[in-house]
Amino acid sequence: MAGTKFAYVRNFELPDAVLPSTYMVVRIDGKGFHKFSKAHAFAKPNDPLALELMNEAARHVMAQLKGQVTMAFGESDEYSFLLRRDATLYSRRTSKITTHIVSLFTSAYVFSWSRFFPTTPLQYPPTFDGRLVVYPSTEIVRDYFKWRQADTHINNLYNTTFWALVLQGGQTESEATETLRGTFSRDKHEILWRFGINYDRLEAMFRKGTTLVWYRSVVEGSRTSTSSASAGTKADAIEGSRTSTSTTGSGTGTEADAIEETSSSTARQ
Ligand code: DGT
Ligand code: MG
Ligand code: MG
Ligand code: MG
Repeated sequence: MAGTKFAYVRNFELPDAVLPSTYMVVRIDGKGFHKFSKAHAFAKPNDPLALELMNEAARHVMAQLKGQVTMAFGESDEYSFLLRRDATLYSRRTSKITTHIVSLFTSAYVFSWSRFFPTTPLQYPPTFDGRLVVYPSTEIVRDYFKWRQADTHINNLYNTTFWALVLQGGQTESEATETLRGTFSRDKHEILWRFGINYDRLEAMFRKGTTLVWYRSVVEGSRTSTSSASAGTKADAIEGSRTSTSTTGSGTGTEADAIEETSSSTARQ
């Protein structure tokens, strides 16, 4: 059809390839999960099954992309996928990569739903949006993941305290919002302490999100899943480590622990 008078419309399809030798991060986020989490009665503030379903969908993305994604980080209704610096997927075309990852993730989420929620039928089809951001250096990629993990920490501390005030303290949601207005990290820890909650003992997945790391086995070409992910392995993944075991797991470094949040956090579920 190349010779037809309609062929010129092709010229409207502009190239959108990403610069070579840069890091691409695709972040997907659940659309309207405030409503979705309510409609499916997710536990508050964290539903371990909902989070594990997100992790499962992310593992599916990584498995399908066979090493092009070296690391992923998930919290709440979002997941970030880091592509290798030399990734060649879809000739590095932004829209193709983004839509493919969002589509893979969403279909895996729906496909696996009943395994994680066998007695909760899906009320309607969930959707995710996605964006692709390009980073020029490993340093900025590290800061990107530190930023997401700091967000996890800040939101989780807020949400955990908020729901302790409501569910254990008998406050209404607006009273709890008032109680927390202007509070700092130490104030929230103190409130939690009064309810018998030692924040640092809560599940690492809630406090620090989940980090999945891709390793190619040099020896057998196989992959295994174990729990790990220290700050060290994350850094290796960013550099494109050639280490010989495959590791996925939750729990990460402690960078976010040092971050003091302010009262401006309004995250709530
Ligand atoms: P968006 O992303 O602009 O379409 O809007 P939302 O509603 O998805 O808002 P977002 O992404 O900022 O926040 C995530 C929502 O998902 C938030 O309202 C709480 C909910 N959510 C995520 N994980 C959990 C969970 O484990 N338990 C509960 N109860 N809710 C959760
Ligand atoms: Mg969003
Ligand atoms: Mg969302
Ligand atoms: Mg979100």
